[in-house]
Amino acid sequence: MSKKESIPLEDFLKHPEVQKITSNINQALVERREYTPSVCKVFTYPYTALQDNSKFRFAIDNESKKQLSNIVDNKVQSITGADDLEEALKEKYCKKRNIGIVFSGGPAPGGHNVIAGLYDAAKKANPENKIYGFLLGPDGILENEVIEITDSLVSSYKNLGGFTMINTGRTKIDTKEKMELSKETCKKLELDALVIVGGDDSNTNAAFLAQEMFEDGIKVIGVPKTIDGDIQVKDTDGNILCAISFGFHTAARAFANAVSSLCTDCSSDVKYWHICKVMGRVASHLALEVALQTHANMTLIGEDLADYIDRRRLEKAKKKGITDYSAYGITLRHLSRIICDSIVKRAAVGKNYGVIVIPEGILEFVDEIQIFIIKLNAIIAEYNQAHDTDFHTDFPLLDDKLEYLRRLARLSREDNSFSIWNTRDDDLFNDIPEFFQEGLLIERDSHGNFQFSLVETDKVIMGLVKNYLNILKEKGIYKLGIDSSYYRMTLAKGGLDPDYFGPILFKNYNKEDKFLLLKESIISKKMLKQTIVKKGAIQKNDIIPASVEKIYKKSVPKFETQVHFYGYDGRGSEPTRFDCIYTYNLGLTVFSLIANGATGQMAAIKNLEMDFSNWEPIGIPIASLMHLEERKGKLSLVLEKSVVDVNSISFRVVKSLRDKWLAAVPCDDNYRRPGPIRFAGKSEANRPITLVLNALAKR
Ligand code: FBP
Repeated sequence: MSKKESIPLEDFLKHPEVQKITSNINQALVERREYTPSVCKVFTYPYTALQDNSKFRFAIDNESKKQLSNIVDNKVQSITGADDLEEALKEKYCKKRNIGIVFSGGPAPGGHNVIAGLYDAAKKANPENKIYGFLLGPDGILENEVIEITDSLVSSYKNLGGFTMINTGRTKIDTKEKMELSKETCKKLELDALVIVGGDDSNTNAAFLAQEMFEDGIKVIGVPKTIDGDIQVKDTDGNILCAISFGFHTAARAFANAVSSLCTDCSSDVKYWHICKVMGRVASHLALEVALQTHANMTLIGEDLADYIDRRRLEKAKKKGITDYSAYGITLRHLSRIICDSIVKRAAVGKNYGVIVIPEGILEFVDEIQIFIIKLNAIIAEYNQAHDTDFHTDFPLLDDKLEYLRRLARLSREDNSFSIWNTRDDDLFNDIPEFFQEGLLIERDSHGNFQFSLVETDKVIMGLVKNYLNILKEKGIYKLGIDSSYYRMTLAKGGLDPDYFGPILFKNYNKEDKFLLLKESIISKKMLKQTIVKKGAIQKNDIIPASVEKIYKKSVPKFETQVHFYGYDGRGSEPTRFDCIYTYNLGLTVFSLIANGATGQMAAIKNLEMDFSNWEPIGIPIASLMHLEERKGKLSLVLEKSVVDVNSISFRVVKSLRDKWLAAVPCDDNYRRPGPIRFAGKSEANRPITLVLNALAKR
């Protein structure tokens, strides 16, 4: 043993270089903490004011008028900067305030900067202002679990991902009791305002809390958070008020980097299809952005599939003088065929590899599955309500659940008025694989939502794809194209004339094609021999020439997949500069709204799709964004989710480039390399490509 190796470990660990290299604080962290996000011009003034902006109009749901009467007349509010204010206004703006903030739902990169922005603005207005962070999400409000946000907390977490400072939770404040508990906590803490950083359901909560605490003068402001990108707000005239929720850009960039690496890997060892499921509970915004960032070979967009029309089936029915309504919308079988078609096309040009991006919520857009989800949601909710218990506790095993469904089907046979689960539903349900049955029956989240992230969507779809590819293989349709020069070289090496064997073996030999496709009838060694014997190339008792057999073997594709799930990793990623700046300004916006007396508003930044110099902080009336939706088996007033608009320019661009990115032609793939999220330097994209495209189209 050398002298150096014998240094006692304790001494080694004390060495400054070792301490530095093993410390939690690395250069990347230091740079993030030191970074100061730019602020919108209005926030450079000592004060801000609000201006009602009546030019933005909404079609307000009647239920919203009834249930949210205190805040339903709110208007979009623009924030303006002021060098000075009238004395009374100044006093109001700068009065000492206690403000509570809570994270609600899944984490999204940038949340800490909302707190930082709010904290900085509050302290600037009055150093005695206090910001409280509720711990572990809305439970912190219900149980009055809170910490005071301090300078040191803010500087430790600024520009960092996750919600680690105060954590988050998925509890919904959806009962009278929980509403009362929330009010009690706010009063005990003498809060002037409560800030709810969350998705559609959490902003729904914010609206109801604003309504409920209106009389007490406690303001409630929502902040649009979710990596899913499904909080997007337009008014009835199509003016974009909130182009995207925060966290979306970071998650999409993180997913895109991983997907892009797979594009590089698969086009290097040319043997795998990578199946990448990406998060986004329902909407496919993340998948769309990943497509634009990476140019992966295939990206499924749920909203597009919902629009699918099987024209062949429609035509067939038309000839019989009928309309086949089942031709509208996609089924799992159709979907697997579309995927297979692309795989077969790429194989024909020698590419038996590629990358498929599948949004986690895709099943929501597949007709038969959507019906199952809706029916099962209602059955579970009804059971829980009728028995005042929990369906999953009462029926812990899959067999128990299936037996319960069977009982319902029996009931439907005996009683015609009972139609939620009939024999046909039961038969169809029993036809699907067990893991998928379990998936469809999993516990709903606390909002009654189906938990798509827990279902092996990719396994369901790829199972069907594999089956159908086998059928296509047996039919001789799924074959690997053989490079013509490789064919010539191989046969010449074997002492055979390629031009003699070419027309016997291939269906496109005389064409100029770079890739040669073996005839469909040659699906086995036996058929190969029969073919060449029939053409007189060899005698019945001869063996197949080795070089010909080699070519045959090369043409038989193996469909090998690697499955990946991108979700929690991107959700926990360090925020992009876009998200850092966006969220810090959201925090500043929140304070401006509160200090100017707003409630029931969602803080937002208008013109996010444009250059930063155009960004405009605003308040959006949440009550105007609500509509009735089925939840836990009944209609509830909730904030409307925004799904991918198939008429948007970003979707149309992806659609028109699909064939190019599939690259089922004898040339290189068209992958794009977005690279990892870069915090320093100039090379990081400024904002999501989806937003840039939509903005360019508006010019
Ligand atoms: P939010 O809507 O609360 O932001 O959460 C979004 C999300 O990340 C989805 O993309 C995903 O389906 C879901 O959360 C996963 O939930 P969980 O964290 O409970 O597994």
